[in-house]
Amino acid sequence: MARRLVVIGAPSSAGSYAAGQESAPRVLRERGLIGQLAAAGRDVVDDGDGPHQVWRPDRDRPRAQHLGDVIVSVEAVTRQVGAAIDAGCDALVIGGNCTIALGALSALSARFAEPGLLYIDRHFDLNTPSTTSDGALDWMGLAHALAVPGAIPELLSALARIPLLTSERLHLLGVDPDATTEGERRARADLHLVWRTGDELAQHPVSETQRALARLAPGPIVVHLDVDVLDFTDAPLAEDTGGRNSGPSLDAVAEALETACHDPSVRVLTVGELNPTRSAGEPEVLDRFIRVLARAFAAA
Ligand SMILES: [Mn+2]
Repeated sequence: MARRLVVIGAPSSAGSYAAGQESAPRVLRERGLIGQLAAAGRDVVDDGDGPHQVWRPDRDRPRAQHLGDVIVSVEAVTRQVGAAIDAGCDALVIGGNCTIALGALSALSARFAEPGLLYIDRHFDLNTPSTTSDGALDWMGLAHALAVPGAIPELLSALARIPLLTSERLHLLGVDPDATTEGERRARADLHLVWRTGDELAQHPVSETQRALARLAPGPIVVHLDVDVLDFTDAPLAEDTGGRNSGPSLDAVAEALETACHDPSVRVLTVGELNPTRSAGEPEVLDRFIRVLARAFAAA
């Protein structure tokens, strides 16, 4: 029998490029997320939201904007996911930005020897304040999980271990190898990361996911989905609009998520960078996305 599923909101855009992602948990709930998960046969509990944080320019720390708020948000995710795991449940975390993956992985790392992370994202998120001038911490999450040189000590200290993750316990799907900074290309080579491109994920969503799960076995595993991996023309969900006419369709990602979430070693799915204003002209895509989540978590 499927474990109980705890839904957690992380309504923060503090680490983002602009406001918007903080409204994703509210909008998905309003469009029926909890009811559809229940209708798919899961025993669902809504654990509510962590701190509500709306991005604005951080002129005091422009290269690591809203570091303090990001840490508060990550720690809230860590607590809520930890409580769900302690209760024997699985968790679905709706962000927010991609730093939610740090919170989920930190919760598992405090409880298990070698949790793994399946990171489905168009980006490597291996930046530090010295490799990009953007100052958005959501493009720096894996750099902090892996504690690369230049990572911010305060953020590292908020995590269960330093490093939280080794290369052996990380598998990336859907990346665009060109959507990188020089610092990221250096880090991915130094760390010998295992990664597959968006084209590979689009063509073989099930087998690529199965390969990732086998590599990360026995888990437990956090699956992180940045919706920017999607072809924006097919599914305009992401803050980042750079994925027009490239990357997997929502149907392909649905197959990947279904494969992952039906594997008992997967305990947490985190969903980041969903900006509901992107789909204002075609809000039905939000309903398609909710159906994808419900299908992924459907009781077998
Ligand atoms: Mn991304």
